[in-house]
Amino acid sequence: MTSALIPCPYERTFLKPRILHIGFGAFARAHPMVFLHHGLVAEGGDWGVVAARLNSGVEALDGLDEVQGQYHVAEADSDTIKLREIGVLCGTCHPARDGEDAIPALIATPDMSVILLTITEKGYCTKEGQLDLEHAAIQAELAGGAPTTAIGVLVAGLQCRRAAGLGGVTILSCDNQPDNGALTRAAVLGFAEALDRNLAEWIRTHVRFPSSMVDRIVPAMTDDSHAVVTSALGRADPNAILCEPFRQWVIEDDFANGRPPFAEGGAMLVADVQPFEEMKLRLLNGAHTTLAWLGQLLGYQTVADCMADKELRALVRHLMLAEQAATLRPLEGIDLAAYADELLKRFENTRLRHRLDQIASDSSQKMPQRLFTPIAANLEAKRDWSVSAVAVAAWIIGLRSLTPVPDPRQDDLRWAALGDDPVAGVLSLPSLVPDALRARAEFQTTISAAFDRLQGGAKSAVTTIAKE
Ligand code: NAI
Ligand code: CS2
Repeated sequence: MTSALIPCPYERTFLKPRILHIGFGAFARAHPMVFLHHGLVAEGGDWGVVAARLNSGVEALDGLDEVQGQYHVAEADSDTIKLREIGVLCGTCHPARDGEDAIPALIATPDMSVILLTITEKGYCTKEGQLDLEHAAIQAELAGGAPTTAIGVLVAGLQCRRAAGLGGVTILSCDNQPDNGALTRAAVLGFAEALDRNLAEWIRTHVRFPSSMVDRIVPAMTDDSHAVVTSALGRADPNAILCEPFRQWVIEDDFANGRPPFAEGGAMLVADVQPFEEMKLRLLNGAHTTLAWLGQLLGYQTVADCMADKELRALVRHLMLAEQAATLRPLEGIDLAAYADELLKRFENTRLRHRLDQIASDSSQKMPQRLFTPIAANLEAKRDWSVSAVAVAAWIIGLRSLTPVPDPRQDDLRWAALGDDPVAGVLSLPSLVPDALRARAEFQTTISAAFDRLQGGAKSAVTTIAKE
C-alpha cells in the first residue's frame, strides 16, 4: 500500500467563525470540510468553521480543541492511502459544555453566514414533509423549554439574529433527504410560525435554504480504521477519519449572505439539485439499504463482503438499472449504466469495512426516499420492481430475526414485525408508506410473496431471482 501525507497549506490565523456546522460527526469531517479545505487552498479567504453538536459528543469536540481543530482525512482504497491535514476549524461549541444559549448566540454573530447541517434524517423532526408538532421535544420547546432539537436551536439563533438587527444567513442541509433544503425550510418555518409570526416572516425574507446532494462513503471509525491511519501517519490521530477517495457535492446556488469557496473546492453549483438527488438517493442509497438487510440475512457484515457475492452484486445492479434508473428523469451528460458500475466499484472498497448494520440503522427514515417512492413510480408505470420488493421483505425479516439496530420507530417496527402478519403489520404503520402506495393491494401482495420466498432461505432466493 502506498501512502502520502499532505500538510495543511494555508494560514489558519486568518480564519473567522463564518460557518457553523451542526451535527459534526464522521461525514462532516470528511465531506463539507474537505470541499472547504480545497476551496481555501485554491482561493484563500477567512471562511473558518465552528464545529457543533447538540446531544452527544462533547468529548469529540474537546478532542478537536486539544489540537486546535486540526485533523487528518485518510482517503483510502485497497492500494493507496492519502492523508490530508484539514485546517478549516476555528472553534467548537456544545450546549452541554458551553451553555444552552451558546449556539443561538453564535448564529447571531455578525460574521456568521452559513449553517451546515448533518443531523441525520430524524434530526429534522418532520412528518410527511412538515414539522411534526406532535414530536415530544418540539412540543417541550414550543411550550417554553430550552432548545434541544436542531430546529429549535436554529430558530432560537435566527430570533437572536433578528433582534440584533443583523442580516440573513444560509442554512445548507447535507443530509440524505430528497429536497433537503425545502424540508429544512418547512421545519424551521413550521417552528417559527408556532412561536412568532413576525419571526417567520423575517425568516422567509432573509434566510435561504438551498438543497444539496452529498456523496462520499464515510463509515464510522473503528479500531481497525484507526490502526490504518496510525500506520500511515506514523502516529495516532484520534480525530482522524477514513473514507473513500470519491467525493461529490451538488448545491443549489441560492445563498443569502456570501458563499464559501465550495465550488472552488470541487462542488457543483446548479439551479436544480433534484435530478442529482434522486439519482443518488435511489441508485446508491437504495442499493445500500437493500444490501444492508439482504446482505445481513446472507450472513455478511460489510458492503465489500456483499460485492464478493456475484449473485447479490448482479441483483443490486439489476435494482439500480432496471428498477431505480427507470424512475429517473434523464440528466444531461450522465450515463446511468456507467454511474451504476462506478457505484459497484466504490462498494468493493475493502479498506472501508462499511458495516451493514450501520447502514440499516434508522431504516424507517430511509425507506421512503430510497425504495417506496421509486416502487410507487414503477407500480404506476407497470414496470418491474422485484428486487425492491425483496429489499423491503428482507427489512421486515431482519426486524424479526436480526439484532435490533437504532431506529426512532424501533418499538413500533418490532412490535409489528413480530405480529401474526409481519408484512401487513409493518407496511400499515402510520406515516411510513405513502398513502397512495399503501392503498394498492399489489404493493403488499408482492412484498408478501418476496417475504415467503426469503423465509424459505435467503441464499436460494437470491440465486433463483438472480437467474430470472
Ligand atoms: P455520525 O453518527 O458520525 O454523526 C451524526 C451527527 O448527527 C452527530 O453529530 C449527532 O450528534 C447528530 N445527530 C444525531 N441525531 C440527531 C438529532 N436527532 N438531532 C440533531 N443532531 C443529531 O454520522 P455521519 O456519518 O456523520 O452521518 C450523518 C448524516 O450525514 C447521515 O445521516 C446522512 O444524512 C449524511 N451523510 C452521511 C454519509 C456517510 O457516508 N457517513 C454520506 C452522505 C450523507
Ligand atoms: C448510507 C449513506 O448509512 C447510510 O444510510 O447509505 O450514509 C451512504 O454511505 C452515503 O449516502 C454515501 O454518500
